[in-house]
Amino acid sequence: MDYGPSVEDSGAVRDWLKDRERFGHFIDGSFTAAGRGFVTTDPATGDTLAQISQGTAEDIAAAVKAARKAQPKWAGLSGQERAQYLYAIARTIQKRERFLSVLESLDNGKPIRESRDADIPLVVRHFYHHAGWAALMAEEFPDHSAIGVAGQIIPWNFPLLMLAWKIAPAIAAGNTVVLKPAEYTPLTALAFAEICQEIGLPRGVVNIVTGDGETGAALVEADVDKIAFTGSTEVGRAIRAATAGTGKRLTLELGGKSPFIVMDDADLDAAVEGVVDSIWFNQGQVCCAGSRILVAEAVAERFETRLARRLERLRVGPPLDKSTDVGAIVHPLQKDRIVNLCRQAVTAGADLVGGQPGETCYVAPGYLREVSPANPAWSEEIFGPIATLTTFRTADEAISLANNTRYGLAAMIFSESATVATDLAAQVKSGVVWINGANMFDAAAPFGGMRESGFGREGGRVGMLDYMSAPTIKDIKEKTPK
Ligand code: TXE
Repeated sequence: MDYGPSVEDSGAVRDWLKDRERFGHFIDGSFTAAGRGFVTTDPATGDTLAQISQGTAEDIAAAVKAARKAQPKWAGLSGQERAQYLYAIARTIQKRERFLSVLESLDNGKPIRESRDADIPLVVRHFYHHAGWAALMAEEFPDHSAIGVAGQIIPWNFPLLMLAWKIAPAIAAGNTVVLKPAEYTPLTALAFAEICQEIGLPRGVVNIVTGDGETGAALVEADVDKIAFTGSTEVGRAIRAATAGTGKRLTLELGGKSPFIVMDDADLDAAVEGVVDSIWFNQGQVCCAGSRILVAEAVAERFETRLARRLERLRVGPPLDKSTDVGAIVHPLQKDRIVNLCRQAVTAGADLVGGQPGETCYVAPGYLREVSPANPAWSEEIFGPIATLTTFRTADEAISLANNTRYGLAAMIFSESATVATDLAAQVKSGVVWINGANMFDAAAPFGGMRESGFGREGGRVGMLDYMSAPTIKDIKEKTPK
């Protein structure tokens, strides 16, 4: 039986990296010569994977110019014609599934089982789904037109998936894009650029400029019609300030501190698996991770016994090993942040179960008990495989704890009663609520937050509308009485 890619399959990826070594930007359909920049590393070993160019304001301007030039012709194609390109992208990614999952795991540190079973299949699904929207444009959005050029800035936790969430709806609707991947994980975006070349996507429709926050800030300042950003709340706030008064459209998908509520009638085994999928998936580096477990006091002891047992069975190990459940944190700075927040909480009296730092970028999964809502571990994103665990007595108390946060991205509710679950769901302030499950994504389901988790939606019909304008055009002749 073939269980998919593993260490043995990394040969093709290593050859690909060796052939290239230094990457330039992808502008107007071709790669620029590599410039000064930085290295991207394998967080599990610390080994250098490739040299990446730091995009300057001039690089951004060149990319925006190419996108601007290509846009009218791209928008002028029929939706059916654009759909063919999206289908070709989806099919090619599907063919390269093994290659791309290994590349993603090497650059990011996530377990190969996750990149193979979650990230890359969801990327494929996203392009297929949006190919469908492109084909339906004339029927579904007859009064809408593309916005123009979209500047897109993405994080490192789901590198290729976040690229798909940004690029697929944008180009389906007739926009062209300049995308900046995160500096920790630029490789799959560069592999994607090669796929755009291979399928013959018209020049300038997709442009990719690598670099850090300075490159991102230059993109925000550039002559684009929209900025779509996923990342930290702090940077989101700066981007909102920078775009205020400019007329640029903006969508922000920011941080979260999502509640994971276990009611006293919950299926406790399902709830424990929910925790695994929610906060220990992708080393907890998930914007909608259920990072605050709230459990009914009546079942807390039984739930915790099962949770601790399940925790012991999770395997922390090399990302490319097929049996690994928890891989490496993306970067040493992120690891330090996780370790510091845990230390701070323990100093303040919390009890850390598991959660010990290991070699290089490894941090074992775990959870913190007895964390006061005044502690940063309760209020700030740890963005690591560590949840807080708090008990409650009544449903009202659960809701008040759940909403005691500046964020509002997701919530998870475990209860065997549909009435209880939907009643609670209506009271939680969050953009997404999952009942008896966690991290259930689909290209057709809009995703996004409220409060300091941002605004705008990605996915489905609503996500498409965020990449379109709807001018009111009245045909006077038709309305004039004869
Ligand atoms: O994020 P940044 P960081 C949260 C999470 C994490 C923390 C810090 O809590 O621990 O943020 O991560 C680009 N103008 N999330 O520092 O800096 C940057 O180059 C324009 C949650 O890595 O927000 C990268 O491409 N762009 C989040 C992207 O923004 C700028 C996922 C995200 O990086 C910029 C990631 C600027 N001034 C982190 N500064 C989620 N919502 O999923 C940086 N960037």
